[in-house]
Amino acid sequence: MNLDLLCSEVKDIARTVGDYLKNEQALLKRNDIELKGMRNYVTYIDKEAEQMLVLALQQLLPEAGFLTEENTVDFEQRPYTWVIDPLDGTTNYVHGDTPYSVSIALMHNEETIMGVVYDPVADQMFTATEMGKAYLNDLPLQVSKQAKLENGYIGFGIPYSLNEKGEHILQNTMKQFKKCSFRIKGSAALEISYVAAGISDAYFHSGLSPWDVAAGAFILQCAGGMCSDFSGGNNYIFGKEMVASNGAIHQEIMNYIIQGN
Ligand code: 2AM
Ligand code: CA
Repeated sequence: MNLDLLCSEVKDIARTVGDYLKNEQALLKRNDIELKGMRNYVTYIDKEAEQMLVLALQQLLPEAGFLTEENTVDFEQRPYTWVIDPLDGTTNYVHGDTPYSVSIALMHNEETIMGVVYDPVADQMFTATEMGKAYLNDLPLQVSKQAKLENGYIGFGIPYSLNEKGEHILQNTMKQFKKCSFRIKGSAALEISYVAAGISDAYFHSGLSPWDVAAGAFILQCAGGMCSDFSGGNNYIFGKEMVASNGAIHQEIMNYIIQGN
């Protein structure tokens, strides 16, 4: 399998679906969404976008199965699996805001082998096919060198249902407010990609699903960054907890924010 060739075709698909989302968002702003109800409208767009992705990716690699947010296709255990989120950043999207993205990962058994995350508004295409081969559009990605929390530029997200552990992490985060700059941007796939690009130094979030993180995590690792779950282990794709970082700042995030008292 020529992954670079496959990736360039996946980029075209991500661009087509991203442009669809962008056009629909412009209509969404003009329409009276109350007519249909916001939820229904977004569900409709999510599903349309997902079906576009599934059809195109099926043609590209007929033997692969799918793990998707909208469940428009049933999951089947196969050697190759596309793990896709047609619209990551839904809350931003329905408010006419940005960023939002299309997120596509290809897994071979347990391993991710390709990641593509596309922001159609900023026209930013993050991709990776192997270690050292991670790009933003055509520029190679490199993580930041920030080694301390102090002066760090750090993204995070708050789960829709916050448990005790989540509240604790939020309190720890607040204790660091004077030391570093925190941002909540609302698209996990992009926020992890920003760490890969050296835009931010780290990102953490719980309550996430595989399609939110699989592509971004692979892009980050190929750019030389690091991912872990909240215990420091490797269960960050299916385990619903993720710390993504440039590597250098990882331990401080774990010590002071994720596991700190
Ligand atoms: P979505 O837009 O597809 O729902 C926002 O915090 C980011 O986290 C988005 O990427 C959002 O994806 C994702 N997310 C997924 N599950 C979440 C949850 N339970 N709580 C908060 N954010 C969640
Ligand atoms: Ca998502």
